[in-house]
Amino acid sequence: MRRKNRTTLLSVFVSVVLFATVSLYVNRDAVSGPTIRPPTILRNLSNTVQHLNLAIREELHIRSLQVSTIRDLQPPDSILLPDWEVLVVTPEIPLSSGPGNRYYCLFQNNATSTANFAGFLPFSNLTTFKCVLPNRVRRLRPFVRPILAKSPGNWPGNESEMPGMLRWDFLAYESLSTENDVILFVKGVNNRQGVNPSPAKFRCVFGDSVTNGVKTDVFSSAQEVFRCLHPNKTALLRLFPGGEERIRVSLEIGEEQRVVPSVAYYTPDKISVAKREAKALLCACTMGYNVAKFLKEWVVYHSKIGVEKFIVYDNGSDDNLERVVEELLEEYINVETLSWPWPKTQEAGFSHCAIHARDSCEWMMYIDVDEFVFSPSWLNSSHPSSHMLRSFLPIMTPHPSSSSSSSIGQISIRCFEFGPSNQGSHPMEGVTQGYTCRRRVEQRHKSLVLLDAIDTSLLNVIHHFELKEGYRVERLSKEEGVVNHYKYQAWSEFKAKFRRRVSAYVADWRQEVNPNSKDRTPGLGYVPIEPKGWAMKFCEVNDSRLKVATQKWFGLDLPSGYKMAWQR
Ligand SMILES: *[C@@H]1O[C@H](CO)[C@@H](O)[C@H](O)[C@H]1NC(C)=O
Ligand SMILES: *[C@@H]1O[C@H](CO)[C@@H](O)[C@H](O)[C@H]1NC(C)=O
Ligand SMILES: *[C@@H]1O[C@H](CO)[C@@H](O)[C@H](O)[C@H]1NC(C)=O
Ligand SMILES: *[C@@H]1O[C@H](CO)[C@@H](O)[C@H](O)[C@H]1NC(C)=O
Ligand SMILES: *[C@@H]1O[C@H](CO)[C@@H](O)[C@H](O)[C@H]1NC(C)=O
Ligand SMILES: *[C@@H]1O[C@H](CO)[C@@H](O)[C@H](O)[C@H]1NC(C)=O
Ligand SMILES: *[C@@H]1O[C@H](CO)[C@@H](O)[C@H](O)[C@H]1NC(C)=O
Ligand SMILES: CC(=O)N[C@H]1CO[C@H](CO)[C@@H](O)[C@@H]1O
Repeated sequence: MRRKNRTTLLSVFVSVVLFATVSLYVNRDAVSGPTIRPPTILRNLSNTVQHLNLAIREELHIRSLQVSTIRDLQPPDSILLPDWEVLVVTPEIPLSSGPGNRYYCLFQNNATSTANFAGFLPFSNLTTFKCVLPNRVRRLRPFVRPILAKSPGNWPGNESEMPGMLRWDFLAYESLSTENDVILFVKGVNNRQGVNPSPAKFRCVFGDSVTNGVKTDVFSSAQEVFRCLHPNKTALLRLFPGGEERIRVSLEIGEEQRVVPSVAYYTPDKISVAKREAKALLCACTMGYNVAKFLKEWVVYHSKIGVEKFIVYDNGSDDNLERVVEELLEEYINVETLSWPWPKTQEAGFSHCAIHARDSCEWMMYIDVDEFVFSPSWLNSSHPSSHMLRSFLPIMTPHPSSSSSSSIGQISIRCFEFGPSNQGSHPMEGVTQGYTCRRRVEQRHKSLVLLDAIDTSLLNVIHHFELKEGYRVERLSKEEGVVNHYKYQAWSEFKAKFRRRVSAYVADWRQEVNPNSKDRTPGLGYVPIEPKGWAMKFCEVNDSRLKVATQKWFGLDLPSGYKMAWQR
């Protein structure tokens, strides 16, 4: 044990030296500009490391050095998220999972925590890892970036040479490209729902700094979504003669003359919208954390009534999502997952989905995995049918300019909120079977949106999008269609979601910032302690309609007993 540690230490030391040498070498050759003086190497390296990374790796390869130990020393971009979580964004290719194949975050003071693989970012395909900021370094300022290592070792760096962590509340975190524009997702510039400043105040910057980047005009700015023009390729190639795979893209705020820190990237000629599949008429998009347990029922049900493709934005789950998705794929149900580790970004995720799915889906249903759409008029059918949901859609959607009247661009469906219905734990047969008691009055509504009808701003509030001129919203009557929202589940389930649910809407879930919000649970305080009479709460109406219909549609009499199609 002792001996192993010493070897690690030695190789770390050797690598520091080699790494510094190599990066200096690469710096001089790969980028024009001032030569970097040795003491600032590490600090400056982090700024340039992303686009130098490939070059460095190539160099290292040529020199056949021990890449793995050297990589350990690069301080990748890391973002301090709420609850002391650190998201590390790196080009590192994750090791196959298995015993011994682990990563660690090394912090100053020799504090270490394990780093768990947290998915590939949608556009840049950079790898993310999550680690927790150890207690010991929480009181230190500034927060210094951890080093990603393959063994739990001691801090090899000089902390005053290390760059600080990025702040989550002021960050360009994601981007994607269409043939006409670049869409940039930025936290901390516009507010969530209110009036947004004019796009003229901003510019997109492609490259590493204001002085060393190609800028383009922003033509739309709303919430966290900024749309700008593609950069001039000639100018970009002059700056990055290697035709870099990833060029950092960010937002310049004109008035303040500053550029938002960024982990978003641009790749010339790469369009993120998938054009391969034929367009599906109806898809569903959802965002969730640890929803694997509920996903199968939700997907199987909706796929049988007309949803052709499912897009799941996974915001940092650590459950068995991957396996459940594999099982669904084996049943030939089209499910795609995207990793979306960003907290409090539901609207932005929905905007992202609208662009991401633009060329593969005509209509998009935006609902959560605890929501099930149905129409009372289907209940007498002996089988589910893909025509069911399609019957909500207008027969034809002519372009609005071709007629004087507007076309339907969005269909709004009311939600009924179900209570715990006397369940003490997650019902094995599924939520549609277990929860049958609800509040009388419907709350909120969910929507089906024609993606081509969505306004350029991609603005959306609580599952509803702003539409282009010429399109209108149609509201379904309760007889035509409703959503069963299994919102207040058995206490064991509700408790698990409590903190995240509350923290999605208030700054700090323990604070009574917004006590009258509809997102608050009536009668529930700010601590996850089971309220008295929870099991029968919200039970104003017995509504077993979907339970009865789904029993008929999905109930299986197997030798092993009666089961629903989604039970395993
Ligand atoms: C970290 O560990 C190294 C090697 O064991 C030791 O020399 C150094 O003093 C430690 N630093 C701190 C802050 O504990
Ligand atoms: C993303 O990166 C991983 C690991 O390097 C690779 O296996 C995967 O194919 C990449 N995906 C895309 C879409 O490039
Ligand atoms: C760390 O870096 C600072 C600033 O460059 C320097 O003054 C200091 O001596 C370094 N400390 C060690 C232990 O090398
Ligand atoms: C792109 O940039 C180059 C070099 O700066 C310039 O000569 C050219 O006119 C620009 N093209 C466009 C379309 O703006
Ligand atoms: C996860 O998704 C929910 C919406 O379902 C959102 O409110 C929340 O902020 C997201 N992020 C995290 C880290 O939970
Ligand atoms: C379903 O069938 C029942 C009994 O045959 C009938 O009373 C009811 O009106 C039907 N409902 C619908 C929506 O067709
Ligand atoms: C719902 O049905 C159950 C069982 O039949 C009954 O005990 C309960 O009182 C009913 N609740 C309402 C609100 O009708
Ligand atoms: C962020 C940072 O530390 N930048 C430094 C990079 O190196 C130049 C030249 O040595 C410094 O002037 C910058 O401050």
